[in-house]
Amino acid sequence: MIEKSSIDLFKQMYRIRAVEEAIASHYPEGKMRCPVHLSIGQELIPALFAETIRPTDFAVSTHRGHAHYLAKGGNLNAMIAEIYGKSTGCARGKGGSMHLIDLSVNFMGTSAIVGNSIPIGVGLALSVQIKNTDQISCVFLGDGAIEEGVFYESVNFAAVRKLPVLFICENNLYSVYSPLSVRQPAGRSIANMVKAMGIEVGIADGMDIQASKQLMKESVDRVRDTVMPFFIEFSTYRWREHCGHAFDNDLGYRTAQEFLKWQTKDPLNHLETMLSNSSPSLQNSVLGLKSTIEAEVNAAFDFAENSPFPDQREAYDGVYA
Ligand SMILES: Cc1ncc(C[n+]2csc(CCOP(=O)(O)OP(=O)(O)O)c2C)c(N)n1
Ligand SMILES: [Mg+2]
Repeated sequence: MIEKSSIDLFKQMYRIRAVEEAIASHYPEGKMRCPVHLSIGQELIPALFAETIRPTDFAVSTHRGHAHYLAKGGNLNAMIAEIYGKSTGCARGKGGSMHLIDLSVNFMGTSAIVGNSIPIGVGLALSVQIKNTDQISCVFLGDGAIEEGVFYESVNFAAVRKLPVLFICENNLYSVYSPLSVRQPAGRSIANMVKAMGIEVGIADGMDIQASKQLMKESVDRVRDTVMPFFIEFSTYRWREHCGHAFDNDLGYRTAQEFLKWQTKDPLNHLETMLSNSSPSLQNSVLGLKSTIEAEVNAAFDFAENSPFPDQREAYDGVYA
């Protein structure tokens, strides 16, 4: 029997991908005047996060943050409007794709500066400790952000102060066009290096649904129960170019074989095939879910298109002032 949880996971993953595929297809129209960093291919991790995290918990993310914002429950209309630079956007149209925020669901921000949101997430965990609540703070980061000095300061502070922070590293093997092999010594495991700094770590294949699900759940529970920092690393892969809507396999920094190897493992595709082959009624449910999500996504783009640009007089007003 197919568990309801498989359908729920499919829904989360499909929604995130549908939003980003729509961004990619509308991008050449030239109406989104900010850079976009798509995480198509990496959806399993945010989808599992969505299932596991509480609305009261905090999260921060990076330049590649659409999926994390949506997974935390961020408003879709406000995200698309933000990317269109409209006044109805989540940062009133002033921030664009790399400055997503939705305080109503404790999604506390994303940043264009690599590593910049890490100490903010740690600071949020410090606020939890001071207020003595049962929240946790989650920091999404890429493998490239591990190479920023602020990462070490932040992990050290979290370890020394015993803060309830979960570092979630999406290791997609690249920082822009540089593979790990030209950035870090051969054989180094990011998770093992972090462990040596004095916090516990976990690692999972971010294409493996069961392994990733278990790690996500256990680590969220663990941070909440032990009130200690924890670091988890998922291996994953982005399909599109580093920044923009297109593919960039022609640039030569990664091979077609490598790309295809990861694409073949796509957990969303496997889940859809598994559900669709299970029974005709489940196949219909999948089709129904997909069309409901596509209608929601189309409505968000209509909302963004039909929203006004910010008034010029607002240019220097604070977003949350
Ligand atoms: C401090 C800083 N240095 C460099 C950049 C340019 N830059 C933007 S994204 C990026 C790659 C980051 O790689 P990673 O953390 O692995 O995230 P990914 O893009 O792979 O999701 C770099 C170097 C930046 N924005 N900020
Ligand atoms: Mg990376």
